[in-house]
Amino acid sequence: MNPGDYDLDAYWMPFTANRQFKAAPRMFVGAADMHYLTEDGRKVLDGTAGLWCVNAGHCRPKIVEAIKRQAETMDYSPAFQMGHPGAFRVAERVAKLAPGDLDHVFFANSGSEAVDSALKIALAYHRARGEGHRTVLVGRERGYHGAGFGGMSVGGIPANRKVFGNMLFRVDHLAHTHNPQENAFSRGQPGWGAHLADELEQRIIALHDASNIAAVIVEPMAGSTGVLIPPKGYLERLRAICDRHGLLLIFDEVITGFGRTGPCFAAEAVGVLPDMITVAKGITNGAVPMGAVIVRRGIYDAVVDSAPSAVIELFHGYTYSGHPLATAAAEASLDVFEEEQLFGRARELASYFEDAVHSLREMPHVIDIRNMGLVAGIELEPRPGAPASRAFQAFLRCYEKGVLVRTTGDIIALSPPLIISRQQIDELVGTIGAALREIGRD
Ligand code: PXG
Repeated sequence: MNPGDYDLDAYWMPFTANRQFKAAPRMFVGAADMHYLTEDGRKVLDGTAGLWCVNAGHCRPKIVEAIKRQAETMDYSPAFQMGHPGAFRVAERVAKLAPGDLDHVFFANSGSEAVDSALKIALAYHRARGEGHRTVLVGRERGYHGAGFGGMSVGGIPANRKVFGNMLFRVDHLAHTHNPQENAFSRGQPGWGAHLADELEQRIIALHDASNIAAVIVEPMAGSTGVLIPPKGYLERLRAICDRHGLLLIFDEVITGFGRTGPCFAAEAVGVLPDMITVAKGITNGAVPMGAVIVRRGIYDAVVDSAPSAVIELFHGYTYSGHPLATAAAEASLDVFEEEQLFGRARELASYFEDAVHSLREMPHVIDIRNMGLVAGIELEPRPGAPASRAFQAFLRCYEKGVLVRTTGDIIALSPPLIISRQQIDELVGTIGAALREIGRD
């Protein structure tokens, strides 16, 4: 492809400043392992695993081959009332990886669909048990659960909710857990903040009554909003309150799933067993869209056993649930994670990564740094009257210098592929430092 042999106008880009992008496009045309290749022939170190999804690095031959082979063998198989072996194999493997009795898997095609599926399963579960009055869904401020109406309604990022977010469900939101006075510059899980979980009982259950509440959904580590790490003891307390009142607890692990925080799931990192886990992104290493909900056996049993046999038990699904190309990519990705022990690698690298990112503490404008596993957030002081502009400028400087980072508001988020080397961690952090020094003058 030659630069300039296509027009930029027709494509309405998602979550993008379209006019700004189209005035100065940033185009990737290739990728391998830790790097992207730009249209103008530059190599860019991937500090974000694409969008938090390419956990094993780019264009891994085993995954590429599996997708090719599947495309030649069987392109599509009907998802309803028919099956193909790959979908059953991936479900079995994911169920084995998941903690506790989370051993049934429902497939979707994205994180947003996984979240909407989980919310619907929560409603279906309560109804199947004769508690159809449980319909309130509880999310958290600053949470991100995708762009569908369900996920957006329980989500808590104001810009996403402003136009569409308050129309559907009966929802409520917990306070988020970040407080710069109390837990800035924490390494790993901060010590302050477990008490914030009590709001679930003291305000939300007191207000709505437990008998009307179906589920609580949180990201164990909130990614999109700028990396908010769960305070020690916080998720344990949420779990205990949910247990006391019969509420389902859903962990949205679309970002944290498949090794990002060290173990396969953040649920294991914090030692809390939720009732459902939503995943996407890393399950196929980002190579083919796929999402999934992993549910505890009792939830599957309650819904399935409530219907007469030969009747569809859950009226929900997608044309592409368990798509053969996605299941082929997932099987190969799980092979690569296992063969290369990538989750263990993430655990081993975490303290080096932590020291490296915290070395940016004295850089201009840095007001907080936080990390867990191979994720970090570096928060900058916003420019008065121009929020997000400083971090976006840092993003552009890094890109010019050959490093891809992700920014949200005035927070730089790092989530490199788990194959990153120590040298590449130094390059990533060194480049951010250089960018911050440059924009420090502005
Ligand atoms: N839940 C969580 C926790 C997510 O992070 C979704 C659901 C929705 O997934 P889909 O596949 O529908 O996009 C997400 C997505 C970013 C960024 O840079 C984060 C996401 C997507 C794109 C960018 O913070 N998370």
